[in-house]
Amino acid sequence: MSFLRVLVAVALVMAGAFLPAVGADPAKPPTRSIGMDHEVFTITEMTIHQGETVTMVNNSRWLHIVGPGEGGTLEEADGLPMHERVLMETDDSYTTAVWNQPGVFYLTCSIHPEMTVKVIVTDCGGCCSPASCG
Ligand SMILES: [Cu+2]
Repeated sequence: MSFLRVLVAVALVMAGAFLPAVGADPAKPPTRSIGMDHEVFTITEMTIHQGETVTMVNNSRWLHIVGPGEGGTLEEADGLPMHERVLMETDDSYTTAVWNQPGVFYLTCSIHPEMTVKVIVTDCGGCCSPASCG
């Protein structure tokens, strides 16, 4: 009997991860943020400068688990200020820490390997400090 309960519980969890929720339409992501639809980020690339953050918004009815990495594989990257996996349900928003290192970085979703977004962090050069660059 307990095996049956476990089987039903696993089926319900799987249904929650792979079936969209119902209800009001999710809010649109704000400008300068990375939105999420079903199995895609709403943009493929974002350019920021040193000292900025990146905000991701789940504007879909689907569950996403995002973090550093590519092709659905979450892994640490030097200079990338996001070190955790973030569970994002409908209308959830997450803002990373400040990106201080110039370079090209990737964020992905572990549930949907097709979801990878490139983040390009530009160098402020000698113009100013990262906090006032831009
Ligand atoms: Cu996803």
